[in-house]
Amino acid sequence: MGFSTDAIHIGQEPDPATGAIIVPIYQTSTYVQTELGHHKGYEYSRTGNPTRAALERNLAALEGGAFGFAFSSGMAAIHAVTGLLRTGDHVVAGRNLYGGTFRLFERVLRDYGLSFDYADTRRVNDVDRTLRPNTRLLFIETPTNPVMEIADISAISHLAHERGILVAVDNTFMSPYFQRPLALGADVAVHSTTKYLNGHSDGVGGAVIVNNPDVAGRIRFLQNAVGAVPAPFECWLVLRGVKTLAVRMRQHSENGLAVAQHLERHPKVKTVHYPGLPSHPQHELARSQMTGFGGMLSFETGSRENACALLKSVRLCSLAESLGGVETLISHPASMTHASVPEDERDRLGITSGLVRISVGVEDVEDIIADLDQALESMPVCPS
Ligand code: P1T
Repeated sequence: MGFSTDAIHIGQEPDPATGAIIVPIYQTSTYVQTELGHHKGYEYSRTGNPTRAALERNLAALEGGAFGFAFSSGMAAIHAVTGLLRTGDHVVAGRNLYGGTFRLFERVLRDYGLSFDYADTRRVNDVDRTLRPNTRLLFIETPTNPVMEIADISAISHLAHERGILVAVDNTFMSPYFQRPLALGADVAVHSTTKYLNGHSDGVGGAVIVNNPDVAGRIRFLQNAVGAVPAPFECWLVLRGVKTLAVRMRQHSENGLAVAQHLERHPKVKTVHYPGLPSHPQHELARSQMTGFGGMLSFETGSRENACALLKSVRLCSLAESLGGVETLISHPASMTHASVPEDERDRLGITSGLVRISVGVEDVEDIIADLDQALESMPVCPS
């Protein structure tokens, strides 16, 4: 079956008890057993819940994986992936990651005896050079948040697998509609379902999808043992969201490209980071591993003063963290999503004080462009 058919139907069969077309919200903490050890597959809702199980089956299918696990946030999902490691293990991560992921690695997991090094994941050689004998995990985002660098998932997976290293890809920006890391050779796909999978900015959640039964067994154990599970209602919201994932992603991508092209031509804009633009240095790689380019882009206004003026003047676009909802969000990575990354490191990555990020929504694109145009007018200084 096709992607949309799977999104609408897998895990979302009519309720066998009532025929309800929508998966019920099983708002229960526990399940009655008829006698000791006899139950209907569910014992306690941290361990398993039918609404969550429906979502997990659905997300596994969309990512082309055998096992899916839902978590209470994207961060909880990423934390579970690092639970595959032990004290003394080394992780190579992409140098540009969501700020919260960097913070988890640097300010939580280092204290537990894991070590981290950061590689330029645009370059397989750089990843290779960063590996150590005790490297156990390669963790990458592609495209990266917020400068939209692309990593070659298949080449990096090949390199890692020669050394027995696990590859995890944060697929939040593309969603499985545009990019399937497992099919490209990665071992783990991880998501903040808060974003495109939910799609409506009304929930927080995460997911991990894998193929290997041993890895799945450990993630299942951690999900229950640590307990960062989503509530049934949160799962239901994502099940509702994924049904329209394909149509939303197509529109996000169409609008994203139109906004990127417009900004690229605008005299007050210096650089636009969007993998769908032929000017993106990795456009060809993006085309080869993604089937669309999505709705995320960032651009350089030249200074903090310019960024502030722009962000103060938008009317339709909302100044807010997060992304992937139907409404257009605009943000300032240096002071918002990536504030936990040290300033010199941010500057090195291009997360300057003039960088503005847009999660292009599915409103009429001419309205988004008109709003950006009027806001760009307010910028006091032209970038040099
Ligand atoms: O917010 P949460 O559901 O815990 O997901 C964290 C996360 C993980 N991975 C990526 C690529 C992300 O972008 C995020 C969260 N990002 C934002 C809130 C943001 O505005 O970029």
